[in-house]
Order: sequence, then structure tokens, then C-alpha cells
Amino acid sequence: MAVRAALPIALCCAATLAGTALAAPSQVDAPQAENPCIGPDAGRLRCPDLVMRQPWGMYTDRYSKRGRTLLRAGNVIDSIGAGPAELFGTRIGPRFMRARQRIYTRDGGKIGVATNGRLQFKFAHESRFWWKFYNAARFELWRVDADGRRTRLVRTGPKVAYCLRDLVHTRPQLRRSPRFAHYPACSNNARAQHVTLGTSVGWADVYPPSYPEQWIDVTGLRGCFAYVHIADPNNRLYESNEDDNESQVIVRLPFRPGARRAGCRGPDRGRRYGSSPY
Ligand SMILES: [Ca+2]
Ligand SMILES: [Ca+2]
Repeated sequence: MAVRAALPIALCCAATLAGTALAAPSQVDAPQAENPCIGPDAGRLRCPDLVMRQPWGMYTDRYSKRGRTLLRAGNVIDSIGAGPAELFGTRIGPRFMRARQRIYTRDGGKIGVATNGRLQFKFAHESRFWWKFYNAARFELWRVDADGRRTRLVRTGPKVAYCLRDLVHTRPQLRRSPRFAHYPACSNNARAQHVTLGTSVGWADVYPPSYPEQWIDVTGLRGCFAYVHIADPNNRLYESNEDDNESQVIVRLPFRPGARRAGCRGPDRGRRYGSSPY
């Protein structure tokens, strides 16, 4: 029992997972759980995989913040793994829940994994509070050199909390992608003691560029930059692939619609969303 209490992974419904690998002594004293989606038990799990599409719908906004120039972009978090990305929150204060990740198993069970994640009761679109995954994503602006390589992080965006939900069925051809949305919009319930957030396989959570905090402040910047979107930057959700979470587009500032990169070099990364007519 002592060993199990010390394990960062609590076995919930899948007795078969209580095998020797998870109880290995090397994990008992580990300060942080290791990613079970990459370890020896990964074959028994249907792990999620989040990827970011390219920033889309970019435009300059000089009205939302007086005297500032904001470069807005929509973002898309695609869920493309063998199983859903799911978090189960338990209230720990007025504005936060502690979140455990749920990972489904191939034999029909599921496990709960402590990843030190948080859900935040966050004021956002429609001028309401929503329970969102804290540090679900990050916007970064990097200066790039004449060859398009990132040289220096110059700005970050203010928004880090995102709902996970099934909004758009972006990849219906993926195996085990449900035909209908399974995870609804995030909860507004200020008294909730628990909430479940998630994005099913083949579905995406999509945020338009006009939504609150969908921007990076680019006031005074000139030259070539990479506008970067990162899913799960602090790794609070274990995935089968942690190396595909970044996307970027190259932009020249000041930003001009129709001439987004205007001679700036460097790769755009990630799938496009729609026709992305920035
Ligand atoms: Ca990923
Ligand atoms: Ca991750």
C-alpha cells in the first residue's frame, strides 16, 4: 500500500496495468510521473496526441488596447492520438481545480495520471467565466534571422487557458474518431466541485482570432518573426508524441494583409486550417 501511495499513477479501472513496470522502484521516488505513453506500458494505452495547426486569420488590431498594436491569430488544437485528451478536475480553491489526466486502455478501462495540471475558472468569451485547462497553449513571437532560424523570443501572448472540447470534426478519417461530439462546451458552474474536459480523437478545439486575448502585442516591432502556437507547453497532459506540439508562420512586421511574410525566410510549420487567407 505504501508503494502504491507513493506512485504518481493511481490505477483506476484497469487491474492489468498494475504490472511490474509501473511498480518499478525507480518510479517510487520520482518527483514527477513519467510519461506512461512513452514508457513500457504504452502499448496497453490509447494515449492522446495534441497538435497545433498554423496560426490562422491573422490581422492587426489597434483598437483593443489604447496605443498598442496587436497581431491577432486564431488557433486550432487538433486531437489526433489513439484516444481522447481528457482531464478530470477537482476543486482546490475559488478559481482553480487540480486536474488528473484520464487515459483509456485497450481493454476498455482507464487510468488516472497525476500530471500537476490545473483548471482555471477564467473570464473569457461571451463575458462569462469558464472552467478551462490552465497552460493549455502558448503564443510566442520569435525574431528570425536571414535564413529563417529563430534567434530570440521577443514577446508572448497573454492567453494560456483554453477549454478542451469537441468543436470541429477536423479529422473524421482517424481511427476511433466519434461521429458526434462527446465533450461539450466548458462548464460555467461557479459551484462545480468536479468537471471533465476533453477533446475526442479527430476533433479540434478552435478559437477565432477575434476572441479575447487571441493576440501578441507587436507594438514597435519591425522585421522578420516566427508567430508560434504551442499546445500543452508545460506538459500537463501526457501524449504519445510530445514533439509535434508547435506550429508557426513566418511574418513580416509591420503586418500587411496579403503580404504576410513579404520576403522573410523560414518554414511555416503545422497544418493549415481552412484556406487561412491571412
Ligand atoms: Ca503532441
Ligand atoms: Ca504533452
